[in-house]
Amino acid sequence: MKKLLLCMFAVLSLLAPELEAGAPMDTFAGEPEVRAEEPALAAPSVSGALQVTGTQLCGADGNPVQLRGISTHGLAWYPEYVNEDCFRQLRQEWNVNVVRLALYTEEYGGYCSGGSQDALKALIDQGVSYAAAQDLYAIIDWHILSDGNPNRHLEEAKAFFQEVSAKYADCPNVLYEICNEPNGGVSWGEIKQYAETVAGIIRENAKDAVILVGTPNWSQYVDQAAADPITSYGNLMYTLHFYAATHTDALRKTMVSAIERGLPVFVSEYGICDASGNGAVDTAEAGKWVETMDQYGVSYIAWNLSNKAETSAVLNSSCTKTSGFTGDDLSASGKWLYQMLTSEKEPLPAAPLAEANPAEAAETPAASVPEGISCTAVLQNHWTSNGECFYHYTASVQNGGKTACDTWRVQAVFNGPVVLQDSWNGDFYIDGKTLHVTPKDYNRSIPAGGATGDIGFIVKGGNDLQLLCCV
Ligand code: IDC
Repeated sequence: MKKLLLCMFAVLSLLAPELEAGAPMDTFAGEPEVRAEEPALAAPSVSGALQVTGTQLCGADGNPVQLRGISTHGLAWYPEYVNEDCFRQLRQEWNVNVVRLALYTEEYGGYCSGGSQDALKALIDQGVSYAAAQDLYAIIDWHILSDGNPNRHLEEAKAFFQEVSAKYADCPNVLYEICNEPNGGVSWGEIKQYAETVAGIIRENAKDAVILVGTPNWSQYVDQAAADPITSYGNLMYTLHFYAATHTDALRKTMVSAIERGLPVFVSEYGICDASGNGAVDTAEAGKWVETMDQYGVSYIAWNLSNKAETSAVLNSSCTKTSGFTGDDLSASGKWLYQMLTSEKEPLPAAPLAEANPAEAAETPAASVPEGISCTAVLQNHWTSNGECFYHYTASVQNGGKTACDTWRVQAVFNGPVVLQDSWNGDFYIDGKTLHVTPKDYNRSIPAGGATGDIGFIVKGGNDLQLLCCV
């Protein structure tokens, strides 16, 4: 049993516009748009659960948003970068808003090739909860590669996505990528069939979560998906992957024409070197890709967060740190990425756990719809009594936004059912794995930059109870 110190984001779900019930069936048919203004960078504390409208990724409020981040290398290869300090630095210093958790299915310690499934799932749990704690989105990536056809491990994929989608159903920061790079001649028809099956399983639990679908030829033939998209589920996007020293104008054109045909495209993996993940970098081509992706509001995630001796790794192989990276620790890919992510765009809103500033709060006039509400919950103690496990948490709710909030609501999502034993400084009820907290009169309003603390609860649960996220 791990002691958890979980710092979590929260959204004021009372105040956020409700999502339409059920996933829209016709999102694909939306108008393709080239945006005059680039979409804002999403942050879970502000944008909440994402959705797809037309070709565009949007926040819960329907406004266009973009994700830009980094992918882990294979979780089995480089588990050490799944740590909260690393994620904090990526969010706060690199302006990253999404981390992709790459779970290889066949290569090295793969999920379907003898790797420890429990250890890999534990890394996903940690990745999702650290991401939530640092106000980041997390993509659970079923990283097929040498297994070319996603149907090869269909049964394992079904069981895996059934399990993770049930676990993270109420975590708005989670997206699902169901097949990294179909290849080896597998047709779009076969991929589509796989995607419909797996999306159906995810939809039983996570009704509206965004699902990313790979496309033929190492996720390059988005044109084939555009010609025959999946219509049975909404909130789907189709992935395109590029490596700038290999893929240039022709693949960019394929991307643009698929979008113009109405296909929501997501670049869930790219490198600025060649397609082997090695070789020289091509920053000129990389710049053209970034320009085009920004122009079309496409989200993009760089490969890879490791110190492997290969060009695509963002750390030098001599760097043994797992967080607190400095410029000297970065490879050419890493330097380019840092520079690109931290220039031009507006910085992300302050991370949710920024220190409250009471002086600033006092000067801020009251208003009713704040952004940037977040929650911190600390496991104070846990014990076993008569064979039952008890967990004592204290939570505080911060208002990192620019306006006062006049009410709030927090939902803490656990990895298993919980029973409430005791609570204070809030009104509480439990629905399965979720603890709902609303304020008392005396801690209902929180000034901008302020916080309300000492919200306590003791729950009874399984012997490996974990708090997954807070919304
Ligand atoms: C590469 C890794 C490399 C690893 C190899 C395994 O960078 O260290 O040995 O996988 O086969 C992709 C894949 C991605 C590849 C990457 C670079 O999605 O898994 O990672 N790449 O080859 N598609 C195009 C390039």
